[in-house]
Amino acid sequence: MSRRTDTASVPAAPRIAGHALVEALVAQGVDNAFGVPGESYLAVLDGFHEHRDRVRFVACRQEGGAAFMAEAQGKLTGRPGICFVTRGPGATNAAIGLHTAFQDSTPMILFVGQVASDQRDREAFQELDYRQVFGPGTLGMAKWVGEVQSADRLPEYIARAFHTALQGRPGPVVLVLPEDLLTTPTAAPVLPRVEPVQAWPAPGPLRDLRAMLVAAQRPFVIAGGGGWDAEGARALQRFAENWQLPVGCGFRFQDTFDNCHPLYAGDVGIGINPKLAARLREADLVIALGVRLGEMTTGGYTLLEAPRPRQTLVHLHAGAEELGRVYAADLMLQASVSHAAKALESLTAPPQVAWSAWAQSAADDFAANRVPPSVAPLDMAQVMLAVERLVPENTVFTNGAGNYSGWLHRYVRYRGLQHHGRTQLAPTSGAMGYGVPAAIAAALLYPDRTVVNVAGDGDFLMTGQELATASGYGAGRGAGKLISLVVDNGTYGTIRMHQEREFPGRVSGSDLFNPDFAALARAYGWHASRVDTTAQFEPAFAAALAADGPTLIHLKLDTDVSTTRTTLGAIREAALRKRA
Ligand SMILES: Cc1ncc(C[n+]2csc(CCOP(=O)(O)OP(=O)(O)O)c2C)c(N)n1
Repeated sequence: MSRRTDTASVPAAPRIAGHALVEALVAQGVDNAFGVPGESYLAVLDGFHEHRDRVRFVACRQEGGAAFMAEAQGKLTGRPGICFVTRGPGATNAAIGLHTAFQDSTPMILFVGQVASDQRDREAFQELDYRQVFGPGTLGMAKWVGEVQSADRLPEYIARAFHTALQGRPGPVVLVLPEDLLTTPTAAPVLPRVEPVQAWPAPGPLRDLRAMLVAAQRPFVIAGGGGWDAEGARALQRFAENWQLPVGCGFRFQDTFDNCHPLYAGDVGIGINPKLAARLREADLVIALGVRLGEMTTGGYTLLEAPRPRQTLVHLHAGAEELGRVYAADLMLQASVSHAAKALESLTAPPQVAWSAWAQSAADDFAANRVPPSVAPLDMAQVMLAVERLVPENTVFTNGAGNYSGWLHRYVRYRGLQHHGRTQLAPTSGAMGYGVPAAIAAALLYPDRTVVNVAGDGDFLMTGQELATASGYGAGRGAGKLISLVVDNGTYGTIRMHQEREFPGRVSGSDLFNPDFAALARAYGWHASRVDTTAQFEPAFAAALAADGPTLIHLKLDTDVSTTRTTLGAIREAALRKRA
């Protein structure tokens, strides 16, 4: 339900549409927009200049970085992150952030400057048809691609863009802005802030869910997905407590349930704790709350067999299109996740449940998985445990894609988002290069909070130039610290791991030539240090926490170090043995 709270819209004093657009963004509560400038939307840039005391345009070094920053802001605030790019190459560069917002169910709006209306369809300079490029659908990059048709209809398009981004399963929208339209005068009104329509679960299915719970012996909850708020996370926790339910978090939604809570059982994602995987297979009732049952959360559709799992399956999701996409669940509920959690909280639990020992052993397995195997000389498990110990509780952690992220996901406990909002910025899309821009966006949004990025050596250099953006806008210069840990094993290690499994000993295309990362960071105005041993890490990290300004720490690892559980050598030997 959503109720109108404004009075009738009043026409504004005429101004060019580029200015009206920025006014509309301010009315939606936008405080940061990210982009790379282009001649196709000069009138909007002028609007940002006009309203510079109310909204900041953060000029990035590449549209991929800008789109990732907007996506990260969308994740952190639950409101659409805003990105502006120019036509053609600007738009195609931004695609990676759009795709991440789609896969991660993050509200975001990408504004693209378009050629002038009288040049359309000629393949004019940098012209693209964005409806074709970003083709909306349920398996794409955007929920909706709109092209603003007249300056006077701008409010309608903006409102629809915000509604669409926030509604149901949140996601990205593309709004295309013809160049000539942006300089056209308009008295179009500024519409009020858009709030998403929320759907409650119906009483009947809730009664069914309760009956399934009462009949269960080994229930398990997987929570995650977009659209959670603090109240919803709190309600989820009380639901779990009332019923003593073990809870796991979906892939890269590790902050949905408090990892320090005694009912937390671990993350259901890449590199899942084998004991947790076994537990999921053994469960007789799986309740998926808000999370997509995607490849990474289902262990490649094996933990839950597609399309009809052995476990009784309840799937609750905000998007109708997500229900029944792969799994024929026993019960499907379409509802806004936070509202649904409040409804679940009110289900009366019996005084005793049959699965207390099951829930306790799930928590024990999680704790045991955090005891690191000892490896030398630079032990990433010890590094992550030290990070968790030294940073403030409200620290935001970011990463991109690569095996290195396994140490962060396994050893750092994320606090539930009811405490400090989202604290995990990580791409379920598996997009390399996400972590650095996401960290910068977080540091700009929360100058008083510490932000720790963990990046691979391959991952880091995909967007490492955004260190300049951080320096330019003073990210990490407030009370909060901005720290990037670059895990350098001299290889695209994840791919090397797959090569050793499939083609043992035949290294092709995965070796990396790396710069001196510390020197590179210093050139961007960051503090920097290099760490080769476990013992060196803590002093280096403490110095970063005390530094005035952002710091990069270059962690030099042996190439053989592959995952939190094994080495390249062991993978290769196993593959060769299998072939022999
Ligand atoms: C944008 C993008 N390009 C390529 C890939 C495929 N890919 C996944 S992980 C990976 C290697 C990551 O290397 P690095 O950052 O050094 O981390 P490591 O795996 O060595 O820990 C690659 C190339 C991807 N996920 N995203």
